[in-house]
Amino acid sequence: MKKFLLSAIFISLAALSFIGCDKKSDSTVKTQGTDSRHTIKVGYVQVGHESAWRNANTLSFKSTFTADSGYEFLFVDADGSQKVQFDAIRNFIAQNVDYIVLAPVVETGWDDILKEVREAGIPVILSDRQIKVSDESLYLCWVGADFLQEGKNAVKWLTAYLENKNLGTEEINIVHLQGTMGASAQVGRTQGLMDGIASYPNWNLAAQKSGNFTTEGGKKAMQEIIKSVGINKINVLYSENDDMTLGAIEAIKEAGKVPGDDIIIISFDAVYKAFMKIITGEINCECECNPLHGPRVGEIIRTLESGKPVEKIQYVNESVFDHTNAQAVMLTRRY
Ligand code: GYE
Repeated sequence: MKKFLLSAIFISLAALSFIGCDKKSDSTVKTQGTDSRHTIKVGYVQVGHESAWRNANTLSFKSTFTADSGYEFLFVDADGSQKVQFDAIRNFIAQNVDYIVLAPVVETGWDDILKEVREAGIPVILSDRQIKVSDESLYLCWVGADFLQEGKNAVKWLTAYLENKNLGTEEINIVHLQGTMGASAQVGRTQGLMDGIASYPNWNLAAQKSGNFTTEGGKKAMQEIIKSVGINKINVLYSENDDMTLGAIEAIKEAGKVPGDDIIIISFDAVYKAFMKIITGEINCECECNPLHGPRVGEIIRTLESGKPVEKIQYVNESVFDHTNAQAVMLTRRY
């Protein structure tokens, strides 16, 4: 039955900009909540536990897909390995889950494994990062952030900030800490910066290094950059997540400079610790990335279970924070 349903999904995808599946035709209708007649088995393959963002994302899923809400939740932390993600997916197939939710480590390399999932007739919901596949119908839908837009938000903020300080035409040396290479969060945020550098002739890319989205990686990469570029030459740090930024801030302080003052610091995610740094002036700008995808994926599954269509691509709205607006939001930030 599942296979039949999945073919129906793929056919409707060709004709519509949204997709759905009519599980009502299945004799075992499943609904979420206390009146559920059937437990829904969901397998979630997570990227890892590299950052505060990631841990908040894991918690968001674990608190959404509870037994009380009618779910059996299978969770795998892939510790940054795509190979482990493949193994987890095969295991979910063997366990005959109803849905596979995938937060892919990197964008590429998913065609073959997703064909295996299609063979098994299991719908795939992508969450957080995106993938590049030859056939978009290999996954049902995706929910997450627009990483290129986040990068554009950062560039827009920096442009206004420099103009405000009468530095709009000065030479600006930017140091760029990248996340895990090939992850769509890295690809989009990097593209945003590259577009900015291309459009401002006075902006220079002084150095670029991956810190793999971790505090340790960010500190090490920043120390190496300081050594090769020289701390006095650095005007801006553009760091693709908060964990790396916290590490880089330590490196900047150890080199005798004041983060947020001697060096303008732009970071991504906007977790609680980063809000604290805005308040103390050590981070100038936070481009928000929202990790609370559990309820969003729950909603998608509920919709599918009721036989209704879901949108193929769902972007989450996000903000930009600096000293002008951080205080109020920080009080409600739980991650
Ligand atoms: O920014 C970073 C993390 O994919 C959006 O992954 C996510 C990124 C997030 O580890 O902190």
